[in-house]
Amino acid sequence: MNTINEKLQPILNTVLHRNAGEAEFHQAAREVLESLGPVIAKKPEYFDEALIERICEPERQIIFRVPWIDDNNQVQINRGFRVQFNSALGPYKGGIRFHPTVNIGIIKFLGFEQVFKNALTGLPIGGGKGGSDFDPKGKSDHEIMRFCQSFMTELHRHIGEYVDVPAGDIGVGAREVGYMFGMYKRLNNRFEAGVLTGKSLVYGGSRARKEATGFGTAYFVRSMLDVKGVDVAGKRCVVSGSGNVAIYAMEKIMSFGGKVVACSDSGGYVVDENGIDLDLVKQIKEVRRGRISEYVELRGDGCHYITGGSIWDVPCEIALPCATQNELNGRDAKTLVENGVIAVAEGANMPCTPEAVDLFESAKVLFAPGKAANAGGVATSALEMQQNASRDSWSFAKTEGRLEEIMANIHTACHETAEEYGAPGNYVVGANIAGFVRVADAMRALGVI
Ligand code: NDP
Ligand code: 2IT
Repeated sequence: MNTINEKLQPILNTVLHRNAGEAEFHQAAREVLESLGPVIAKKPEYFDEALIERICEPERQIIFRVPWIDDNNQVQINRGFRVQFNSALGPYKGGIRFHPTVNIGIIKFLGFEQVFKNALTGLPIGGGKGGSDFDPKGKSDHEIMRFCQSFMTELHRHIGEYVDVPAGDIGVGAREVGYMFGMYKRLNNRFEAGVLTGKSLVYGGSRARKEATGFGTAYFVRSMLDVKGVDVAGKRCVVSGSGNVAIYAMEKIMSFGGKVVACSDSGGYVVDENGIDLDLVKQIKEVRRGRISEYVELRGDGCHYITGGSIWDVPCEIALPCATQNELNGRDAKTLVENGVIAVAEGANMPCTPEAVDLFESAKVLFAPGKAANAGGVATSALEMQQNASRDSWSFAKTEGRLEEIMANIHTACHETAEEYGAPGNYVVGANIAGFVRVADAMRALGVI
């Protein structure tokens, strides 16, 4: 386990006490505070206890009832959340997650991570996150629409182009953003394009936003390997999940010449030694909204499906966890290291447990934390906001070009910051310190608010 600077321990104790029972938020806060020791040692002006305490306390937490009527005319009740964590750098910005596991602790951990991630992009966006314990699986299109409309009936009074700009996350893609945008527009009687991102291209979305998170993760992996003089081409790669992030991480890794041999969903994983057929995965997931188990029936020979199990048992050189938090534990990390993994990048938010991260660090495996590796999604959301504000629409090439540049800058910032603070090659320390310094500088400039 990493140790925490003794001056920061009381702040962590307060966070644990004030947010009792919120295990994921504790995990995220502990990781950031553990990284800050070298900053307060080297630059004592950053040891401002009250400022660090404020960084760990959301500016606003909203919890609301979401009633809706299902296709059997039954009233259903879910809980909605929006945690507006920090607006020192710009309007709150971050996705909305629909998944039965959502609770306030999960949204708080995601919002906290978002603050530092958004700071790393260098763009003017604060951090927030929202969601609901609504389970979209098996729901009809009408049920999804009614749920989104009810959710927005409450959320609309808390968001706005200059206030808080939600987007997608697990269970929320362009369809759900569209239903939410439609309801927001109706309730406010204004076409405020910049209030949500991840919109469809037909009414104000940005080209390359759908691809951005996964593409960005692959760019980050390429940058880490570049430093070591290693090429992505020819490397075996395993990607967990088969949703938005996983699909486009696979696409970019393949375009770099990497060979993706496995992907998954919450039911199990497929292994295809001929290389995953991405068009088929898109057909199953983006068009049919089906299960990854269908891949084997449709693809035929040369592949197999494992129900449950751990996708990390599949040997690979590059591992990209792109599903959900804590999906890769110490046992998985040990297996990956034994099988010769050289790089791990978190496409998802906090998919590796602290034990797994420690094992990667001690085995000298290149490890990219989510707040750096998956920042391409929110960065391109900020580019969508720029296009909306200027009533413009950029080409795919221009937008992807900006994304590539932003990811390269994030990689450089993490790499150089880690070196500056005596932890060369440690991207966790680099990302946390670089993100923290940007937020802390802005908060100090704004005074105690
Ligand atoms: P999607 O809903 O598109 O896909 C999620 C994928 O992960 C699905 O394959 C899903 O399987 C699987 N999954 C979700 N929950 C679990 C679980 N509890 N156990 C096992 N598998 C699970 O979401 P995204 O691709 O958008 O998000 C994936 C991750 O990336 C999340 O951590 C998200 O926070 C993060 N992220 C997303 C960004 C974005 O722009 N969308 C940006 C940055 C980070 P199943 O369908 O069976 O549930
Ligand atoms: O975790 C994330 O960065 C996202 N789900 C994307 C947030 C956004 O505002 O695009």
